[in-house]
Amino acid sequence: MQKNKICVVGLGYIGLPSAALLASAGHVVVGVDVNENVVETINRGDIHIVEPDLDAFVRSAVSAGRLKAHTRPQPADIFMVCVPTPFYEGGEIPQPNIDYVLAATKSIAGLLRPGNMVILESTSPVGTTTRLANLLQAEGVDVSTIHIAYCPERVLPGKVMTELIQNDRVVGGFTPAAAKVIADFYRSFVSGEVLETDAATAEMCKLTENSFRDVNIAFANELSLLCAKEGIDVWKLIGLANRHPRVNILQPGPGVGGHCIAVDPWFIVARDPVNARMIRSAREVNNGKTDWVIAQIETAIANLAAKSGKPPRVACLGLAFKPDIDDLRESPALQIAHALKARGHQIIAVEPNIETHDEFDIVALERALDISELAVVLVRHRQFLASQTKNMLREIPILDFCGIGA
Ligand code: SAJ
Repeated sequence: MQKNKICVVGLGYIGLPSAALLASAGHVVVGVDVNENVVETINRGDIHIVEPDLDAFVRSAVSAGRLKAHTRPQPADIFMVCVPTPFYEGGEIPQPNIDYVLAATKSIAGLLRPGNMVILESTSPVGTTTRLANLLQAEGVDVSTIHIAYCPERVLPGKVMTELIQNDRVVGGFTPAAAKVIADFYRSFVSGEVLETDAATAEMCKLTENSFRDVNIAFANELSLLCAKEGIDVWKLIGLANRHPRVNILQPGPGVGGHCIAVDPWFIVARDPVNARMIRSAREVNNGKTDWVIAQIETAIANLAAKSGKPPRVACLGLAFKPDIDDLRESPALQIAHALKARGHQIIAVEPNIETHDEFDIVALERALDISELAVVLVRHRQFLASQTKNMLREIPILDFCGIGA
């Protein structure tokens, strides 16, 4: 394999694993991040994010001299842009914010030479690759002499190091020639299939994947509301319905968290609100589920308080945004615990995957159940599925929003 010098701009959840992986494949990698602490941490061989196996990859890449972090981009053969694309808060429809992509593009413009590749990996609204190319042209780069493509990451947090290699990849070229050259680069380190298309299709493909999941989770969450009213166990219902050969319903929960599935569908809705009706509605159903859970818990608290004459302590089981990880970003469970605490309820927080938290004292599961009068299950962590836990949970009233008893 030809060894290249690669400049990865943005050393977050995608950029750092990609940089470390490319370095381990023998390339010389320059990682770029505006945050000096991040740069220093990586240059010590440490990491600032939590992802299984990433620490070992970074440590060995840095000690072999193949990965070095900087605060500014350096000359390279291949530039990968892996910066965040959040949305602007407020407004009825959240609007995508591609400022970091544009800033990263500007920062590499002066370094580009004929034959270089520029790859955008950040989840982006349709049209962003063209804007990137136009910006480079405006900055004096003759874009006909370089290769530009959009290649979305699609790795699952918690499995990033394996999925970066094994997943199939979609490469959307700004031109068909760019698609080919950049797809060949991915083929050099990806064992999955690398599929070539145009940039707009690849941009829409990434948004489609996460919107598909959001819509399917919304279906499960909507079912959970209908079933609660009918007195039907939604998990048993889904288990039965899924025995149909062409039905595969996902799991209801307290809402959709993380920084991808709860965000990306808005990039579609913002661009075409008239036609993106179901995608928008799914977002609203999933966000609404979190409010519904809070209301259910408050009703149970009021009932218990009326019975016993004093407000119950509430053990919140799980704070993470999904099972068996320690990532609390955009977590519905955390949002629920926080909202209940803000409304004056006594919250006992249980999160087996973290030791400390700024807002909550983290209490061990057994002790939390000992000192609480109500338990609410907010994340389907494996520790909560153990039969011993289920026995303990029989001792106090429980609201199970994750189907641990199913
Ligand atoms: N969730 C449910 N019910 C389910 C499945 C998930 O409520 O049946 C909830 C989870 O608890 C969590 C949220 O959805 O709060 C998102 O979790 P997830 O596991 O579905 O997805 P992420 O955000 O960890 O990663 C997704 C993945 N996309 C798809 O599966 C289509 C991943 O492949 C993407 O790379 C990632 O988004 C991303 O970076 O875009």
